[in-house]
Amino acid sequence: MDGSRLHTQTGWGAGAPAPTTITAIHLTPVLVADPPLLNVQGVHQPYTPRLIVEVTTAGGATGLGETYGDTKYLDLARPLADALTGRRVTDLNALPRLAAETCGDSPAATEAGEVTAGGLRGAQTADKLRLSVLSGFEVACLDAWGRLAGLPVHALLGGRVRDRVDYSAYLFHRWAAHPGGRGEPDDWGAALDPPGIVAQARRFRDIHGFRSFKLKGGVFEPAAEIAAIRALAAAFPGRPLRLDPNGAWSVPTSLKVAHQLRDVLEYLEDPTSTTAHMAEVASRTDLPLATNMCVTTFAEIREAFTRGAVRIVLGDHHYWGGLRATRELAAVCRTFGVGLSMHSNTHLGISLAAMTQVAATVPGLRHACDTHYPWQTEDVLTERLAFTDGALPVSDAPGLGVALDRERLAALHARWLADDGTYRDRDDAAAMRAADPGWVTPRVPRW
Ligand code: GKR
Ligand code: MG
Repeated sequence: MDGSRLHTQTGWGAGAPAPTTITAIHLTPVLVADPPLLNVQGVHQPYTPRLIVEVTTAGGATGLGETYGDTKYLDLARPLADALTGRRVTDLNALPRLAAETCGDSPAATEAGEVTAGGLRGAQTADKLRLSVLSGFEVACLDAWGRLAGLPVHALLGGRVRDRVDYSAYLFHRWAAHPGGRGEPDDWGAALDPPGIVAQARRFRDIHGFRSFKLKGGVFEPAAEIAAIRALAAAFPGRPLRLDPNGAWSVPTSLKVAHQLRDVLEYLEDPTSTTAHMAEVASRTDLPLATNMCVTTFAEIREAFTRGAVRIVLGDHHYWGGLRATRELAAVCRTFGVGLSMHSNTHLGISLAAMTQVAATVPGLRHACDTHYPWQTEDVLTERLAFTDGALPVSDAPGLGVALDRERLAALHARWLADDGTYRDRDDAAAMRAADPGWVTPRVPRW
């Protein structure tokens, strides 16, 4: 994307367009401050790219969407914005075809099969890229449609079955600051051992009321991460706990950890990579396994479910292709008796509002959803979404129920414009090299 915001505008031919007709789409890439959170690949960059989508209709509504903002997503978003302009926000079933037509041959879309930093969410393929882009537009269309109709997005999805959605505290081993004074400072301090993780969890509980806790693993030797979970179990007896090393362990290591933590974990998330390895672990432990890595598309469901590889899928409307696809995933999971939760990656309030709207419509959501949101101190909304007792109330306001703060959006976009390219594509291994020049993305299984 060359420079500033992309603005696609339709002409006003003969006859007035329907209020739902899309007259303009703005795409605004932003860089959002992100703390030095550690994972198996490295560390979060000081700034993470996101894309804000604004869809404006002839009826005067503007709908908001948010998705990944790395260059390869931006490259696909631009032609899709062009193709959508002039269509109706209600025409959502046309989105996959339009996306396939407009994104199909682009260089970004043909990088199929390659495992990149996105390896934290399984192999990255052209289909997944396309769906992640499409989801930002789907959410923006639903938001605009809801605003026009005076209905919340959940009503467009069939209505809510709950009035609050539970979220889990997302705990990370982390440094006090990014190397070399980069990024925005915060007062969380370092968390590199079990007492540090427990202190972080207490602070999350005190501020947001979270009742369940997920620890990002794959950073230290499994024994250290087992000790961190044990410390959490002692500090928060009976609370749901999860550990997620993003596929960093071998099958024997996964089984050892499962054995040692089976009395305290709600589930173990992606202990090992590949469906075959997950199935092997699952066949030898009664601890439930969850995934956002081996089941990330509809095509991956059959093998994983028939082999009993996972008992919980963490959906993510970004990479499943939107809110309606998330409901389809939920239906398949229900059919197979597989639980559903929600995965998250660094995101802003638009995505959190979208997650909450769709989660509100899914029956039998028994696991608190993940969210990175509390780590993001910046947002593009006029008001931050606030957790009470670890949950978000489900908004009944039209659309997503959130409003864009143009000054904030402009400030985060200005940061993106000013960036020399260092942070426009998330690369946790590259960020790690700022502290450890010899760092290469570890091969998994690492332990
Ligand atoms: O933000 O470091 C991170 C996470 O590791 C994220 O990238 C994962 O996609 O949170 C995610 C997960 O549950 O695997
Ligand atoms: Mg995960």
